[in-house]
Amino acid sequence: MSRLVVVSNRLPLGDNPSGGLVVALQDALRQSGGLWIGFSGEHEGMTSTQLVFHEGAAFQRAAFDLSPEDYDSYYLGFSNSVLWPALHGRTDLMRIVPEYLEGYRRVNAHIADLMIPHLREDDRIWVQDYQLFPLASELRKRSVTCRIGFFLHIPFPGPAECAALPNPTELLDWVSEYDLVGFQAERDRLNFMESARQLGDIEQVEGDVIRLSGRTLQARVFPIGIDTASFMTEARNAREEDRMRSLTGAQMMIGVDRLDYSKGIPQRFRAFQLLLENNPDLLEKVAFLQIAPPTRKAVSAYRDIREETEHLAGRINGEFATVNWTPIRYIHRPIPRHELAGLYRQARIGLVTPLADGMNLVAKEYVAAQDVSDPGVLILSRFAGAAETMQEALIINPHDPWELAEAMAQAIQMSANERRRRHSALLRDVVEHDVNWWSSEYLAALG
Ligand code: GDG
Repeated sequence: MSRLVVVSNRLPLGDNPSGGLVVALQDALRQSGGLWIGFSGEHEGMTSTQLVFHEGAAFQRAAFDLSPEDYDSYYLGFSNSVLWPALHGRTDLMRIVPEYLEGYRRVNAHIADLMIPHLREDDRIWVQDYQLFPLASELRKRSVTCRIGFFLHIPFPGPAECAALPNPTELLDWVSEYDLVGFQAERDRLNFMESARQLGDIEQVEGDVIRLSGRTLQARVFPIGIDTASFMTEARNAREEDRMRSLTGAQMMIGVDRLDYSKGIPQRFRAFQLLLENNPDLLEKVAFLQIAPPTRKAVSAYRDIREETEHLAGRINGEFATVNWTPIRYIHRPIPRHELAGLYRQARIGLVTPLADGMNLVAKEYVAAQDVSDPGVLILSRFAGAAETMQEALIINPHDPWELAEAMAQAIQMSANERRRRHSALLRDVVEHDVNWWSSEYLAALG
């Protein structure tokens, strides 16, 4: 079996690293004597001139540091102030600065340089996500001929958003250097094909095989899953004392998202406000818990979304709270995974309402965490990749507060029979298509 080399922006460090991607990849890495390469998270000193190997995992790990300048331009700049907003349909939030694109190209070329001394001719390389689009192209320039695959964890946009990038044809050329490009949802594959048709040079050869910028490759959908079995166990074993204790007969709704403008948190709050305005009987009868840990704080759009979220939560609480009840509990800190599992299980409603999202794992975690005899209801945005397979959720348009408030009311009143029927169909999908299924499908296709 040829060796698997995984490259991702962040390397999972620490002893016995966990997390969905690690679970998905560690068997394949272990069996093939594999190697995982990524950024260490250190960005105060110099950019590394060679990879630093770390012990303590079942596979080899090699990290690099970045200088403040490289981190700012490659990571905060082009990755998260140009690509992230554009690929999530927020071209209004892009900050196009020439140094960002230069830094993005420079760091990807440098990662290729760092990799070269450690590569073997028959390796299979699997590159993860939008921070690393140019990596295959840089490796090819350095005469790497082995199979290289790419998986995009976030949406691929249509031609209008692609055209708003400073370099749409370069992006398509970067993609063309892979042998297999994987998307989360059919929607993304179609957007990619249409964008390439309008802005690049593409031909459909047969089935998933395409010719893009003169190279032949496969473009396929591989919807990512979670580590379902272990999450189900975690939720079942959650401790009573970690649960929300002050419910006193109220139904709980939960939202869990990195505080990101793509996740639709303000839209969710406004719909909740509408629910309370239109249903006075629900006052003191519903409690909304929003967990939204901080992310990318150095990017200004993230400071804005924090302010908007906190302002709205404060306003809604000020308007509707009673001495005995706070409508929205908003936590701007990460909470431990086992607590999260128990809270999902306790919640009657899971709110997953992104305006754009590659997949959204919270939707799958919420389903996995439920008690099958008395499950809760998942409310899911049609713009999450998860909506393609999770059709038994209440599928909503997150931009329409009336529709979302109506779905909340419907979920609160839903009979136990209907909840069980919907949940068992959803759970089947989450169990069958877990993260191990995802990685084995992808690696089988990469060959
Ligand atoms: C990208 C794509 C795609 C959140 N808060 C806490 C916490 N979390 C965990 C959740 C979940 C994960 O973070 C978030 O995953 P998502 O899928 O929702 O979103 P992104 O971070 O944007 O991930 C996305 C994903 O890649 C995988 O391909 O699905 O579309 O955007 O696992 O549980 N975990 C803990 N405490 C928190 O406070 N422990």
